Amino acid sequence: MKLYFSPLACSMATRIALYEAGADAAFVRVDLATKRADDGADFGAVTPLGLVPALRTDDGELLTENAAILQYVADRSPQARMAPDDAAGRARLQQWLSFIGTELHKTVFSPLLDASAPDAARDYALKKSGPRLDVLERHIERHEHLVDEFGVADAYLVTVLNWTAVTPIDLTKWSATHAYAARVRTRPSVARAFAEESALYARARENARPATP
Ligand SMILES: N[C@@H](CCC(=O)N[C@@H](CS)C(=O)NCC(=O)O)C(=O)O
Repeated sequence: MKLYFSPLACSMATRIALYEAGADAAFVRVDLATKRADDGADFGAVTPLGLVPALRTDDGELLTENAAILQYVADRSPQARMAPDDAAGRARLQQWLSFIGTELHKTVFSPLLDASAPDAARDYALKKSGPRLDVLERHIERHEHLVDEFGVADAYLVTVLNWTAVTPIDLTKWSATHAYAARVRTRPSVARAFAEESALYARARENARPATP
């Protein structure tokens, strides 16, 4: 398998899942600004919107979309128990993956993180953030993980919550969610992914820094 990723982007959820599964995978960094991949590929030709994650499977298929890729990785390694296999459990997982992908990632964080977003879009996203984090908080107050035990939805959520650090959202106002994020980050697969991708992120920023006059 080959994962196209960008440091600390949503693709980190798949890295966490791959580590959790102990799966063999190659990681190919994509420069999201130029759409160039480190393996020389034109990422816009790999996948038309040029969005990470994209996963090339061992059968040569290309998968896109966090929810699909995360469930694929979980289902390939059932021993890691990252996705329930009963109908009700799977529906709960789908519910949280959809919530994270649409209500948090795209509604709240995409406008807040996109430097080209107009101020009105940012204001809109901030207004939407409170009720959505409230929903999450009420669930997390009563559950250690999103679904039964640590799984791919937690990998996606901890990745997305990390972005609050560079937005005006103060996560400490949601104390259970804040504690959840800190707790999940100590899990070895998650800690390893954060350490590796934070280093790559810092190096990329260093290289992009203009020379001091
Ligand atoms: N619907 C996609 C969204 C993926 C997405 O938004 N990826 C971001 C990084 S977190 C990206 O590649 N952004 C680059 C861009 O917008 O050009 C999914 O769920 O996988």
